[in-house]
This record gives sequence, C-alpha cells and structure tokens, in this order.
Amino acid sequence: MESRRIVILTGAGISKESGLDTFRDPDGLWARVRIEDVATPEAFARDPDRVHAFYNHRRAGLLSEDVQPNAAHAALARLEAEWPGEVLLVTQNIDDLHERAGSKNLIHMHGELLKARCLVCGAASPWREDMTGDSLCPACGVEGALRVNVVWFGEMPFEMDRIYEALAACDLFISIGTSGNVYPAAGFVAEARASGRAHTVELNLEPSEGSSLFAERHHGPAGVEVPAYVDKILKNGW
Ligand code: BV8
Repeated sequence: MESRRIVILTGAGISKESGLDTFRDPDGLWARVRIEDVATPEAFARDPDRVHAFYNHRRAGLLSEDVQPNAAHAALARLEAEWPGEVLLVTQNIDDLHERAGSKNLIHMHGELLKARCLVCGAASPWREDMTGDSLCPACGVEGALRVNVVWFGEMPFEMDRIYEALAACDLFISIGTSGNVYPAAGFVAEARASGRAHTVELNLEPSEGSSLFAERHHGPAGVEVPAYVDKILKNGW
C-alpha cells in the first residue's frame, strides 16, 4: 500500500489566477506599500488605523464573489483526497482559497486574513468585516484590542515544530507559487533535502530564489502546472 508522504508549500502565486495580488511581482503589494508601514508589530503600534485599513482592503477583496479557488487549489484538494499516504499542505497565504477548494490537512503558517486575534484574551475568532480600533472581541467582549490574525515580519510563524517534523519525514516536497524570499518558508526545500529521501519539485511561474535547490522544476502558471503535476503523480508517482 503506497504510504509515501507529501508536503506542499504554497505562496501568493497560487492565488494570483483567482485575482489576488502577489507581493513581489511588479504589480504586487510591496510595490504599493512598504512592509515596514503595514506588516510589522512596530507598524501596528505606531499607526494601527493604517494597518487595519491595509488588511480591511485585502479582506474585502478576498470576500468579493469574483475571487474563487482556481484549478490549482482544486488539484491540491484532489491530491489530498486521492493520495493513499499523508498530504500536508503548508500555506504562506492568508486567504481561505485552499479551504474553499476542499483541502483539509492544512497549516496557515502566516495566519489567516478572515480571523481576528484578541490582545487581551488571545482568542482567534472568525472575522469578515472591517476591523477598527473600536472593534469588540467576539470571545471576551473587550473593545479596541483586536488585530488581524496574521504573522508579521519579525514574528514567529505558526506550527513550526509540526512543519519541520513533516519536512524531515516526507518523500516528496512540492513548492508552488512562492518567490523563495521569506524565511523560514524559503528554507523548507533545504530541510526536506536534508533527510536524503525527499524528491523536491518547484512549480512556479518563473524560477524562484531557491530554484537551483529543487531536483525538478516546471515553470508556468499554477492553473496549468499544478493540475498537470497532480495528474502525473496520481497515475505514475515520481
Ligand atoms: C521570522 C503575512 C523568526 C502578512 C507574511 C529582520 C527582522 C526580523 C526578521 C527578519 C529580518 N530580516 C529578515 C528576517 C526574516 C524575515 C524575512 O524572511 N524577511 C525577508 C523579506 C528577507 N522573516 C520573518 O520575519 C518571519 N519570521 O523570521 O521569525 C523565526 C525564524 C525561523 C524559524 C522561526 C521563527 C515571518 C515572515 C512572515 C511575514 N508575513 N505574510 C501578510 O500577508 O500581509 S510574508 C509574505 O511574503 C507572504 O505571506 C508570503 O509568505 C511571503 C512570501 O511571498 P510569496 O508568497 O512568495 O509571494 P511573492 O510575491 O514573493 O512571490 C510570488 C511568486 O509567485 C513569484 O515567484 C511569482 O513568479 C509567482 N507567480 C506569480 N503568478 C503566478 C506565480 N506562480 C504560479 N502561477 C502564477 N499565476
């Protein structure tokens, strides 16, 4: 019985064809705003309203009805459903397109745009409307103590122990739609290779920063490359 384990890492490129911005493409988010102004704890302490506005704009965009999971998201959900061994999907993305496509064994290492975290009680609650300095925590009711439940630069990503364990034990590591600029995610391919067992594959529009570390690379849009690769491994393995 096939029990080989697969770990998948996704980045903003997998959601591009669904209409969401990437970060470092010429038309990406960091071409319009500076990380230091909207995506660090210091930025939030300095100007919380500006940080709330940045995430409120992205949340409203994600919730618009023309933003839907694309064929790449669907292919990964199919792989999880049909592959006999474990498939762990680690996403850097804060959108909910993987869940909406049906993926279940999923870690949002950089958090979730549709969740609020309370700085008083620590609860993470579903959150779909604009967040302001007066918003009430759904769990404890305190006013004005909410932040978006994402990991900013300088903060510890979520579930790192579980991710490193999965990388050390996997037989296949697939990296999809990420530029390989941000750590620790950019170091995952090296972690997977360290076991000496994992086959490593990059599916990206263009070579990423860490492209040379992958044993196999396919460059093109995720909506084309991911379904093709999933079909291939479901039929013939790797
Ligand atoms: C950490 C959530 C310690 C918020 C994000 C100084 C102080 C403190 C830390 C640092 C420092 N200097 C460096 C660091 C480390 C820092 C870092 O790596 N900085 C970089 C800029 C050098 N990292 C951190 O701070 C991390 N925390 O280090 O804690 C630690 C260390 C080890 C172990 C444990 C703890 C926290 C980083 C998380 C920050 N939060 N997002 C939000 O979303 O607003 S990061 C943000 O950028 C995204 O979440 C994403 O994770 C990340 C990378 O972006 P990508 O997803 O790769 O997107 P990008 O646009 O870059 O690339 C898109 C790719 O898709 C491109 O290659 C493109 O060609 C391709 N593409 C485009 N279209 C398509 C496509 N591919 C396929 N199909 C298409 N159609």
